[in-house]
Amino acid sequence: MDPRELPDEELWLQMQDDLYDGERDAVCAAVRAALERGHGPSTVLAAGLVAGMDIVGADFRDGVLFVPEVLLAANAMKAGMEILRPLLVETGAPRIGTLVIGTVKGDIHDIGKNLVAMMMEGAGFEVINLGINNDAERFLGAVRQHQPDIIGMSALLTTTMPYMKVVIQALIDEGLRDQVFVMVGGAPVTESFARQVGADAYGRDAATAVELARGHMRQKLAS
Ligand code: B1M
Repeated sequence: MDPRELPDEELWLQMQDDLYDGERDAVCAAVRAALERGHGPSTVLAAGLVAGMDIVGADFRDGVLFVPEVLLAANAMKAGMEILRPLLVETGAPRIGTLVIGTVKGDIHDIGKNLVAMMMEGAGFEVINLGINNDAERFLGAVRQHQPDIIGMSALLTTTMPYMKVVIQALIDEGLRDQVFVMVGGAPVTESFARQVGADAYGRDAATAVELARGHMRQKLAS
């Protein structure tokens, strides 16, 4: 079925189904169809791609889907995100700060982290994206090299989220902690966990992360 012929509600469902099935080309066609009819990139993300990945996550948890299928779904999602990328990134917002962001050691999940990175770029941040599986040395090296205003850590596994504390402790040990605002996020991370590990902020989702980062820059400039 040509996605351009579907009414909105069915288009979102089709996009979610195609993502679930790892049908990369079909996901891209549906994303383009949604944009062509005037939906904004954030709507396409929320109603189509993220909603589809939520279903994948639930079935992965319940043992209906396994790693190979989830990988295909992730690749389809990434392809859809690449179409949205220029729309999210090139807003012409003036440069307001620098962000170093990465997924922590032991963790290879990067979709949410990349989404945060894209939206931060769109909000005017220069973003240094360290990718996945970053140890403390790599975060520290990036802080020394780029002197960012903010360092963002993402974790999707309950077994890797404690590593955020290791990075924060390393920042303290190296006398760098006061120079950077530390933001953490990822599905298992919570506000109270963020406080517990000594982070400055917890981003529930990409939009919240952007708001918190903007708020920090306003405060920093005012002080
Ligand atoms: Co994985 N996985 N996975 N996985 N995977 C989860 C996380 C899991 C919850 C699935 C489940 O069981 N329901 C589960 C973790 C359970 C737990 O820890 N308690 C799990 C598991 C177990 C695993 C493996 C161990 C499976 C295995 O091998 N047996 C393995 C681990 C590999 C490793 O990292 N060492 C594994 C592997 C994989 C794939 C490679 C197949 C693939 C990742 C592909 C990729 O990322 N390139 C994958 C996927 C896709 C998922 C699920 C299904 C989807 C994650 C995702 O991309 N969501 C996930 C299920 C789930 O999360 N419910 C699951 C969409 C994305 C937009 O959301 O990443 O949450 P999210 O990001 C959000 C917010 O969290 C927030 O903003 C984003 C946008 O709004 N956010 C931040 C994220 N980072 C932020 C940083 C911030 C601020 C906000 O500030 C810095």
